[in-house]
Amino acid sequence: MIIDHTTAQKGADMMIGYLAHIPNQRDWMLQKLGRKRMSAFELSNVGTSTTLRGASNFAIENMLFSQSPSAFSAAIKVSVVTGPDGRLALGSTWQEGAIENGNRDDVVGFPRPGRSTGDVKSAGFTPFSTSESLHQPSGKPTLRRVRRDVLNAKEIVRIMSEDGAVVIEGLLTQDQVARYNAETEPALAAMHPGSLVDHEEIQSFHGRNTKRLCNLTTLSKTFREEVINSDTIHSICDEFFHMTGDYWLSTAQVMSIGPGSPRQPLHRDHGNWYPARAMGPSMPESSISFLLAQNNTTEENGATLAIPRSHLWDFTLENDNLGSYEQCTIVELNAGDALVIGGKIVHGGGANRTKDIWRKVTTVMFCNAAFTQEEAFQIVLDRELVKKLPERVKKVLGFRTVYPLQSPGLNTLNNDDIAAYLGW
Ligand SMILES: O=C(O)CCC(=O)C(=O)O
Repeated sequence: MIIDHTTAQKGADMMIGYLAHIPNQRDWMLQKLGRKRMSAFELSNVGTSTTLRGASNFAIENMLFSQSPSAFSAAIKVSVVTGPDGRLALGSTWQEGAIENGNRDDVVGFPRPGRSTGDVKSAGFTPFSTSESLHQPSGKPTLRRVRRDVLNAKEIVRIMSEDGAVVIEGLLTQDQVARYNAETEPALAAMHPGSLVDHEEIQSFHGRNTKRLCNLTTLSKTFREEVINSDTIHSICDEFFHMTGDYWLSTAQVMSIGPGSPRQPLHRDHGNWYPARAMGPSMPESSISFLLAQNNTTEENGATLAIPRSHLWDFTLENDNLGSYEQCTIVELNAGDALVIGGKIVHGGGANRTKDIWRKVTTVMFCNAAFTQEEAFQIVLDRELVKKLPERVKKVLGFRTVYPLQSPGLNTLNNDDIAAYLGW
């Protein structure tokens, strides 16, 4: 009620506004010292910081907010901010002597769900965050959904920084889906399911009754001219990798999960590149994948499973901290929708419990260009085909020099742009 009443005033009748009417502010303040305060707490919440980047040589991960203690307004100032890592930090400040018996934990009176984020040596400053509850969420948060026609790349990336993923409805039109499916179907039909790698764990990761079809640039005109040349996809990638420089395509594969398939082991996509895992959650995102639904995906036929906000969890090379299937949300999609995931979110393909439906999703994964592409595009692709593609498509396929953060250039010859060697 107090909040409703105060916000309804729209800034009018605020205490601070009356200060101008006090003839001698110094005397007025001095006579307040030592007297009973009007209130015990004052709460200032500056909201969520959407800042994911700064200059090229720093990045903001988490935030603390504090105010100087007050001599005569509320005894305790509580300052709230949520940083780009999604952690809510509470800071409280008070003057020495303003609180009896000095047990600051009791005084602040908030539950202390997480560890302290720092040791700030100002009188009575007690920062803490809800990080523990974010590390292992007990509920089942879902992912947000955005329509392609109202999407804004900044907003998408902001949501991803909070949740680790987002769904874009209608990223591909029905016409694009139909053409793309028709172009890839013959190769998919001719393919045997299962992994070609002789390794138990990799076989279960690839799926024993899953078909994984690559070389989509060669197979599909729609893929090479529209999907990896999509303004929407590039605007999101530009925003997503803004802080770390150029990106390129890591791999693109149809993942067709066959009837009777069990759930895929949960994983993070950045597992390809061990430095990303070794650096833990503070590592900037190294990949973004657009999981494009080629048919409707359902809980029954193997819709992708994902744990929202698991990109904020701690993980190390030794302990991947992948959570459990129970924590997953089931991300059902209509054909043409995309589940967009960063490299740190825990996810996996769902079980296909149908008798005869193949669940078809194409993952289009881009990675920071400091990392090796998963798919050997430069070796496999016919240069005559690539030559005719738009400039940005040539680049993401690996036929241009790339500039990840602070690099003088990778994929070069004699320190020159590889385009000079190719002559196109
Ligand atoms: O099939 C899916 O829904 C997800 C597959 C996946 O994450 C992968 O294979 O990397």
